[in-house]
Amino acid sequence: MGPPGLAARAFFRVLWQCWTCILPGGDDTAAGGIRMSGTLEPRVFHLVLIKPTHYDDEGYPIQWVRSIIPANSLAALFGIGLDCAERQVLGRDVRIEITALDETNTRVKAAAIVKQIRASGGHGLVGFVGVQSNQFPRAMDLARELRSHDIQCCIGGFHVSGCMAMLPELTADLKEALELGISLFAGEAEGRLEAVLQDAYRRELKPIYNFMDDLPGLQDQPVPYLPEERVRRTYGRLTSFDAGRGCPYLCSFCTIINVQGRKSRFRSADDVEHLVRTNLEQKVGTFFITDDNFARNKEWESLFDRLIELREGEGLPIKFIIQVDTMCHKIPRFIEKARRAGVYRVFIGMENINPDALSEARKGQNRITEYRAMLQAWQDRGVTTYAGYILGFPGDTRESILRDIKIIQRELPVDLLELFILTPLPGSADHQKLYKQGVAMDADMNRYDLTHVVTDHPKMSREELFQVYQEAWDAYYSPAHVETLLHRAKARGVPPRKMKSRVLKFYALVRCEKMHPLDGGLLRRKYRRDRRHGMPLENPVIFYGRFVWQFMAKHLDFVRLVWQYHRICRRVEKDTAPYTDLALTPVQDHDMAELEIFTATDAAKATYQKAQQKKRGVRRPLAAAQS
Ligand code: B12
Ligand code: SF4
Repeated sequence: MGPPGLAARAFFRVLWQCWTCILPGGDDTAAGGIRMSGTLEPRVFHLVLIKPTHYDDEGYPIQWVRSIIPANSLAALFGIGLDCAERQVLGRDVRIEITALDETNTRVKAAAIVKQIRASGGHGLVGFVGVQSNQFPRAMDLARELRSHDIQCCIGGFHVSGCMAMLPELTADLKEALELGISLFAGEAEGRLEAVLQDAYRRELKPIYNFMDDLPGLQDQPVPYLPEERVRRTYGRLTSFDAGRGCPYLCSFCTIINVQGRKSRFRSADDVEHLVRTNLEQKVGTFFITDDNFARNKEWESLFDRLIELREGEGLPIKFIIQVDTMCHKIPRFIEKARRAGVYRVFIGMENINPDALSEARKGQNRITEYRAMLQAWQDRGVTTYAGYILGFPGDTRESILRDIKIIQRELPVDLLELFILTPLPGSADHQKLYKQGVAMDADMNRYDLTHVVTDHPKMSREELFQVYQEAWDAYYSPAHVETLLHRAKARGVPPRKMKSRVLKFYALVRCEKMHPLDGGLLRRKYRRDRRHGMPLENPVIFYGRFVWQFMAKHLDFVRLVWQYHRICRRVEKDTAPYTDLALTPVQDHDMAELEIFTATDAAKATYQKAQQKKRGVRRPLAAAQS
């Protein structure tokens, strides 16, 4: 069967799967999820862990049949919960039963949770885990319903921790949570969850648990773990763990340094080996290491060495995705060992190519003069590069953004570019500054997902910024550039088909689903009755009619994209001429001065000159330096 036939078959299979999942009763989850328990004692305490999603612009939770990446916060809490259950922290006669639900791939029904907890005499706690600012409204809606049935609830994660770390008072949404009797947990749960469970068991939950001033060490702590039944709900049977927390840098848009600190805290190689082996027992061998900056994990080398031993010594089938900064190639042996350890994808915090924007964001560690060498170093070892890129810095205009996208396409060998709108996330220095200055920011936290504009920009209207954000996606993934990406992949020995599938999976979410890839998944689910609190329930005819229409329209568009990429791929495969271009050309001094990345702005020119002077060892004369 030819590609159009295959595409048609796939389309109808998808249509059927999606339809079955929106039919009443067609859902598979209720309060199910995965349950694990400690001993077999009679009394049961339910710990229900929910990683909430957030709402789309129509007010429906963003959910998928398969989500793209598992929730590491859920894995972390599940691991800590299991440890509490095994240690019988509620007494020998109480069995802790843990249910883990990831709302991005599982429908959560509050009524079923109420029934489950009531069936065991009301002993239970619902923990909303890893709740980001954009997920706080959804967590509140579920918690509101649970509280109306007197179920104990506790919310933890970056929104609570970030606000408590950076703001002088509780925000209105945190106050509302307290008024509803929802407990708030700021800080990290390692070594602390057991006290929360004991309070919940006695029905004496405190309104606020605040451990922000006392971040725990990660060695010998329970490791993140999700049972296979959960992992299966992500595509690619991918699981995750954090090998460390904290980052030494000072980026002003970053929340991580204010929540997890700037000191590197890390897990031991023994702990990482243990979690790798445990996952392999359930046939899961692909891991996303969620450290924001694995290159600054003080133990990176001993961790890589252990993974190399497992891969090369024992032949274990393991591979990894990591996140790093743009100077990682300067760390001796880092990239070489990453490859040997099984790293096959790397997320790089490139953020911008304009030195003015980088220095405004206190991201001075990013040197645009190093970008090309760093990207080539990864690609030479066959690792696919994903670069994060932020739009909406104060100096940005529509023209400068689109110009910079073109420069990246031509001069930097990035495979996949991930775009974000600069957002003052609660917990960041940027948010704190605007908050204290009383600058207007959207009150609706659901919009703080880095794809909405939540505050004014000095040079563009909010609408303009949002529009150029969308244009930038389409510009980078234009058919011509996709062809270049496939040529570049082929030139370094990666089959064009493989690269085509990576680009397709990524960009199709943006173009067809209108969703950020990190928020995406396979086959969108939508439930009429799960609409956001305060928004009216829609008439079934309107709801289902629109659902079917949207489904057909986006999947037809997807088929068009598949066909377009298929033709591009065939062309690249057939082309036998050797391929090279500017981005693939090794970094040499003589061509650097001509690159637009170093000439587009005055700041870029100055940065290039400075780097050249440094290279040549030219120093300002002492007298001039002192003046
Ligand atoms: C991996 C990751 C993802 C993954 C998985 C999500 C997850 N949380 O597991 C994916 C790729 C899906 C993702 C997507 C997004 N992410 Co993200 N992500 C991360 C990252 C890098 C690591 C998360 C993690 O595993 N941390 C380690 C865990 C253990 O820490 P934790 O979640 O804080 O949990 C601890 C404590 O908070 C506490 N705790 C947490 N919950 C609870 C609950 C209870 C009851 C208790 C007692 C304790 C407790 O105990 C835990 C263990 O110590 C973080 C940055 C970071 N360093 O955390 C960003 C981060 C959480 N993401 C962020 C954002 C903005 C997003 C996106 C909106 C961006 C986008 N458009 O791509 C999307 C949203 C979609 C989604 N479905 O989540 C922001 C959130 C900031 C904020 N104030 O909201 C962060 C902080 C990064 C940043 N840019 O600042 N993300
Ligand atoms: S490098 Fe990344 S994790 Fe570190 S401070 Fe900057 S944005 Fe945050």
